[in-house]
Amino acid sequence: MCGIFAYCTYLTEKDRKEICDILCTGLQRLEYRGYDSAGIGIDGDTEKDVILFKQVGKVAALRKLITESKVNFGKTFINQVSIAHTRWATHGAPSPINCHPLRSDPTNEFTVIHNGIVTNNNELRLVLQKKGYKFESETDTEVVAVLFKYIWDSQRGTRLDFTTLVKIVVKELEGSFAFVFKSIHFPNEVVTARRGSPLLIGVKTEKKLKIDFVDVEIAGPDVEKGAGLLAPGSSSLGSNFLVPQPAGMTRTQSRAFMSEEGVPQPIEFFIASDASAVVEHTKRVLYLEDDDIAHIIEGELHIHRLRREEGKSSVRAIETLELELAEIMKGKFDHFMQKEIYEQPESVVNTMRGRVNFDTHKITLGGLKAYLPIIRRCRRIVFSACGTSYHSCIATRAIFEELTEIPVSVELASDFLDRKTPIFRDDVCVFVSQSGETADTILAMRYCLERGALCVGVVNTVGSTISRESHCGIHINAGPEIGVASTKAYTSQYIALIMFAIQMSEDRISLTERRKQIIDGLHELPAQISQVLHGDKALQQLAKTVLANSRSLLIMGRGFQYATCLEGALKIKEISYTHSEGILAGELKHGPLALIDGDLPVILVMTRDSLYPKVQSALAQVTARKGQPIIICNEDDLSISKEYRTIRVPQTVDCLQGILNIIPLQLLSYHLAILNGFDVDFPRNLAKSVTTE
Ligand code: G6Q
Ligand code: GLU
Repeated sequence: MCGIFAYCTYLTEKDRKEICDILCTGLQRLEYRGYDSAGIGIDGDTEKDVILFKQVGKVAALRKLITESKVNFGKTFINQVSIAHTRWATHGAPSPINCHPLRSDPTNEFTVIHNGIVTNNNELRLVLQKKGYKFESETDTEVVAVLFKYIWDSQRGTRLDFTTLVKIVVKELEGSFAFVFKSIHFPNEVVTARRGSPLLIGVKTEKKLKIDFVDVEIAGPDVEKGAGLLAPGSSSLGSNFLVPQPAGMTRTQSRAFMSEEGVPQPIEFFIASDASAVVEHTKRVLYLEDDDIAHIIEGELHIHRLRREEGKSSVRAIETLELELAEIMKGKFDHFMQKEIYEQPESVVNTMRGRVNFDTHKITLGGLKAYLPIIRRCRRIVFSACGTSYHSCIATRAIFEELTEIPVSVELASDFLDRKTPIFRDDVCVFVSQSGETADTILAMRYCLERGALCVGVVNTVGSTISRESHCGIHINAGPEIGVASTKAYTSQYIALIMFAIQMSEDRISLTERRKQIIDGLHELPAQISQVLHGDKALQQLAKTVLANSRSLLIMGRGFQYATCLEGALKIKEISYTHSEGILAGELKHGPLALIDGDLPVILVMTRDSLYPKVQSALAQVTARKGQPIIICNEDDLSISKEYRTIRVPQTVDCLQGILNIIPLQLLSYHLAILNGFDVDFPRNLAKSVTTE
């Protein structure tokens, strides 16, 4: 959930002001992930000193705290390590003391920033407290910092190196994490570790990099044993503690890839939760994998593994990012969400680019190609996702069933796991996630991988955990989505899934006409989305005059439009904090009808398709109870009485209509939030990337 950013320089002169600026800007780039407080740790005036700044609230407040401090901003550093963090509290309320970096002791011997949860923190805390170690925060993370100190203090004559120390500590931890560690005992060195939370390293050099990978160094057997802190039968920390011998490492050329043979060259490293914080400095990045430990020392990057594993890749590639900083800035819009709603005519084109041939009516999804024969033979398709991504699965389930004639189920990832759903080798499991880092979805995927099912990822974030760990998949290519409320990712996921369904059915001659109709519909979509966006002013007016003071709102529809109702209601509740429910109009008489009166606003999705007469009957049931519906209908639908308020949208093919219908609801939710004075891009209590269960 939170953001990690660290900055490490080697033979590169920077003053403290510049370093603080780089850290705060890095954190600001990660703000969209959601957070409640922020902090940094920088080198002090001597090698044995670390300065911490921590603040609750926005990064801007942290920046102010730093600027107003009395530290010497003019002090320069040739080599330095600094760490920065935006926190999303899981253990202990947001407060300066609970803010990261967390430290091992008042002299800041070891400082840590952490994304995720250490689930065995209570047990570790108790053991360490018994050993006399003191804690100042309520966080799970502090346990990790104190554990460092304990292991450091327990050394008997052997001075452990930083990586070995990290390996021993990490071995004791359960849960999910991305860490960056800094220590006064290892000036100018930094170590990171990840398990379950994303982390990447950007590399910046004056000269072009010669090598585009870093080789992985494998742990020696002694480290495998860890400290045995909580091992069964461990009587005391001290007696169980094993001092490991540093493993015999063979240096290969790849880690020194940044320097000319024997000639050290200036280099900067940026460690971050995602590329948005790094891209303005460098486009050369390396994604760490679970259980990787990266150690930066004297301009070199060493990657270690926690344990020996057969068949694991022994190199990490240095990739070149395609992301432009401009892509992640707001441009002419007031909010990221607004910008992203308006980007949809373009983002849907990017999703289809190079994949849809509108002349031959053919779809080619490169990421699925090799697996198509297996996918077509499957016994059933199981979708798993959360929130908006779940809605895009609901939106496309019917067309999957129609085109493939394979049973399809759609699961909320958390519930799927809770139920321990039976999964078989001949199932195809599809995981849809904008971020590719949603913990529940990742866990559902790993559950299916373990059971031998073919796992397909549908993600927006290249290099994310889901895109790496699934067998094959589709990148939706919607571009970075920064607003916490998902908008353009929804329409792009929708289209990606439609393309998937079409591609699966391409060997069915009887469906040729249907596929052609949908592909022609896809061709028209960008222009039709622009047309819907032209209605923005009227929607703003509607929000202001009719909906602004409502405490609750019902959105109803049937068939393909059920997902539109769910997604519209989610948008409204998450950013305008108004209770809102999306319901199947067919369910009206089984309960929700009791809510209808002259006051409760009802939005009825009534665009033309085969279920139109049934939705008309829902309209009659609502108006008979004095309900005042707002009707989303097609622009040329003259059958709707003039007495009703309407939102007019162009007509498209039934299975694509939801893409056009959701846009007015996205805009309405946006205007409602603005009218109520809420922070549209960072709604309270929500985070963009939910990396905890
Ligand atoms: C909606 C939110 C949210 C999101 C889920 C799943 O506006 O962004 O519902 O869709 O948290 O996230 P991923 O799509 O990244 O897995
Ligand atoms: N669990 C840690 C805490 O509560 C880190 C949470 C985060 O990912 O920001 O401090």
